[in-house]
Amino acid sequence: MQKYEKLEKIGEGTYGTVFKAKNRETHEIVALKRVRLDDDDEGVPSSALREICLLKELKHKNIVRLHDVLHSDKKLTLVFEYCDQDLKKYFDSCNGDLDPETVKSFMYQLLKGLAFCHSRNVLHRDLKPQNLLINRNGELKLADFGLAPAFCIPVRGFFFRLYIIKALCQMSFQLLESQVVTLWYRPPDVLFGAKLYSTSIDMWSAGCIFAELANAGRPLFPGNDVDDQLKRIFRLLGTPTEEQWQTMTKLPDYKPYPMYPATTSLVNVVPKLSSTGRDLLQNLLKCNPVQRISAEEALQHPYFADFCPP
Ligand code: Z3R
Repeated sequence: MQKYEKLEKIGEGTYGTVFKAKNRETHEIVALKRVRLDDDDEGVPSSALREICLLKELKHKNIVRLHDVLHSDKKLTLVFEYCDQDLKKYFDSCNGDLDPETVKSFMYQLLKGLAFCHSRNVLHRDLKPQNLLINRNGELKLADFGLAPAFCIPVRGFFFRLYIIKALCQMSFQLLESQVVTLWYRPPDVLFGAKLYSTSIDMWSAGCIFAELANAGRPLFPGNDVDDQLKRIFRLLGTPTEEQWQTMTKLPDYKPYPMYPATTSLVNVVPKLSSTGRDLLQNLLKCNPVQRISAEEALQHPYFADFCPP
């Protein structure tokens, strides 16, 4: 840890405590995330450490780079690339005005990062504006991978999988105790208690973030609890019928909701979004997870036809 000089705290909450720090030798600015493990635990199993290190191999320009994992005295410090701000702070600074090109560019980069992770069976599971970092070149990067209780990485065997899930659960306990976990970006299948996650969980969150970008920071479904969250979703998209989503009623926490009709057009919901943008949004916000568009498919959507990646 002597290697880094801690500067100011840059975040607390979902991602635990994150500090801005400077490498004393190279003067490189980094983000340090401290993870404290339970006192009664012997520390991080070495196999888990190896698996966390696999995250270091998740190298993509739209994923915040994990430079290093430092392990000492039951403490784990993750050393990340530094970015100037998160999307939440960016929204606060844009005063309700975000131009359509920036919306498209951020959405494209979010989908690029997701397509890369999903192709390697890595799910994010907790996408939200605070977990999307923006640097001064307008690059967007996904942050906070692997710190959610369950994540899916290709592992070599059953025992390895158990170790990593155990270690990561311990890490995320600290996060969950200290703050309220937002439901705003959670898909209806997860709100109804689905336990088997797939890449579709991130695609719903991407849809909610897309609408929020289009409305310059106004969240689409700001629910107060699970019931309110589901009502907000069904009031806009229509309560799914048995025909549209056959397995919905089999989910562990399923309960019936009034049969709200779908809002015919999203034009009043995202007034500044083009018609192709609204079509993409509609395909991301499918209540039935199997009908949700994938990140790869979304990148091929006509909404991006006129977009030139830098
Ligand atoms: C890695 C993991 C989480 C975070 C990282 C890097 N950087 C973060 S959070 C951050 C947050 C801000 S600036 C950098 S903020 O000032 O906009 N909250």
